[in-house]
Parts: sequence; C-alpha cells; structure tokens
Amino acid sequence: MSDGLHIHETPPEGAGPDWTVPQDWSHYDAQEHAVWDLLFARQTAQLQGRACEAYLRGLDVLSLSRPGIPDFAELSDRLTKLTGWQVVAVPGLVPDAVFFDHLANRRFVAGNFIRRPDQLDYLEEPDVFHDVFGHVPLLADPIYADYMQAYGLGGLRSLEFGAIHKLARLYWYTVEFGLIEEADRLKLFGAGIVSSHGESEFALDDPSPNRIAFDLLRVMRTNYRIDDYQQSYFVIPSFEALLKATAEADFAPVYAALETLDDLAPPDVLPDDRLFKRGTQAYWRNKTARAKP
Ligand code: HBI
Ligand code: FE
Repeated sequence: MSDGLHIHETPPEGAGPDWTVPQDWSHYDAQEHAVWDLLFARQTAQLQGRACEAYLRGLDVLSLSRPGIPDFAELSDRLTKLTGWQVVAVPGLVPDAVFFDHLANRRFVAGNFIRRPDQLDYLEEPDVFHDVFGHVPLLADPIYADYMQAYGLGGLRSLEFGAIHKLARLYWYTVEFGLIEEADRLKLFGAGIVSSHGESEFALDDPSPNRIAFDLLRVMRTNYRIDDYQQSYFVIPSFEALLKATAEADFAPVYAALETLDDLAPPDVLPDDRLFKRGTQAYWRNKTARAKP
C-alpha cells in the first residue's frame, strides 16, 4: 500500500514514536458515521455469497454491524479475547518498519479518518472503512491471525535483505487482493477487494483478470497495480496452506532465488501457472484505448 503514496518521514503532530494516535471516537460527527453506515450496508449486501465464510464470521463475532464507526477500544476488547489482536489508530500510511513491528506484535494499524461522501469509490490512503471493514474481520480467525503476525515478523526480516518490495507483493496479492477456494467456488478475502464495491464484483465475475493458483515465489515475482483493479488475482486453497507456505518458509533462499528470476508484469501468465481462469485483459485494453488522445 505504500508505493507512490505519501508516507511522512517523522511521526505527525500528536502521534507517538510508533505512529499511533488516540482514535478519539467522540470526535466523529454524524456525517462521518453516516458514511460508514452507507458503505457498510452497501458492502455487506454485495459480499453475501462472495466473501469467504471466515470473513463473514468475523463481521459477526466482532459485532461490526452496529451503526457508526467502531470504537477501537471496544473492538479491541472483543478481538483480543479471540486472537490477541488489537486495533490501534494511526493518521495514515506508516513506514514499513513501523508497520511490520505492529503486525509482529498483533497490533493492526487502522486509519482514524473516513473518506468524504464524494470519495465513496476510491481514495488514495486506507481509511477506517478500508482498514476496519476490510482487514479486521479476518483477524478474528485464529489461522489468519497467525499469518498476519508471521507476515509482520517476515517483514522485519525482509528489511535486513533489502527485499521489502518483494515481500510487499505477498501482502498485496493475499492480504489486500487475495481469493480463496471454498467448496469448489472462488471467494474473496483480500481487504482491498471486500471493501470495494466495484472490485468485489470484478475480482470474481469479470472475464478480464487472470485467476492463478497461489505460489509463493510466483507471487513475489509479480508486480501489482496500486491505482486500479488487478490484472491478476491469486487463489489460495486455505488459510492453513497460506500460513504453512509463509510462516515455515526460510525466506533467505526465497530471496536468493528471486535474485535469479525476472520480475513479472501484472497480466503475465507462465506456462506452468495453474490457471483457474486465463483473463481476457479486456478491462485494461478498453481503459488504455479510452485513455489514448
Ligand atoms: N501503513 N497504515 C498503514 N497501512 C498499511 O497497509 C501499510 C502501511 N505502511 C506500509 C504498508 N502497508 C506496506 O509496506 C505493506 O504493503 C507491506
Ligand atoms: Fe489495506
């Protein structure tokens, strides 16, 4: 989430050294709560039959259907009892090392601001709806909760290898834009998809994107887009498989192998990819055709 987006170098005014700020839940006004309620109602309708069971279960056990922007202290009380995770408020994107340290300590950093009514469908930085509605429900799932902590620990190690941009691809193609097999159907779990009205349909139904079976090295070779729908989505068989593929991996040889392999572009398909669906890339062709003067 950090490519091309503005990340401050020093903690902003009022933030601690770990970049957290008080959420100060009482400061939200009626319009901000109304934006949350509108987005929540629209997305939960859209996600029936599309989001994976663990995500829908998380929405339920965390009582996220209560009206208004969640109070992180109350939300953390419920979440900590389930998997030891807390939700802490930050004013926006935080530096990678800070981000990974929070994840490694089971703290999920969530934006303390919400988009304006005229930004419903796209915004530059993750706001409280993207972070809490998109990311937090799955943190109530014990296996996914372990994966997110393992990712944080791996992220801290990746900084030693100068390989954060490779590991960021793993985050992008799973935590943000991952698909999962469930009872022979593809379902959504990535936060960037479940929090997006358009992409929660596009990622499953549109013939344009590739849908490729997850493979750690394959994902870590593959560039991604930060400004529009993905040209490829990767599909995991289960959260157990994702945890196994990453928490048990010794990333040193993975990084060494990546040095010998070319990066791949988002729409690329390899001969040995296990394809659920080869995309037409029509969405992108039409978009680039429209963009030509
Ligand atoms: N900061 N608040 C916030 N949220 C993120 O998702 C985030 C971040 N900083 C860095 C970051 N993500 C990326 O480096 C990850 O893609 C690894
Ligand atoms: Fe995110």
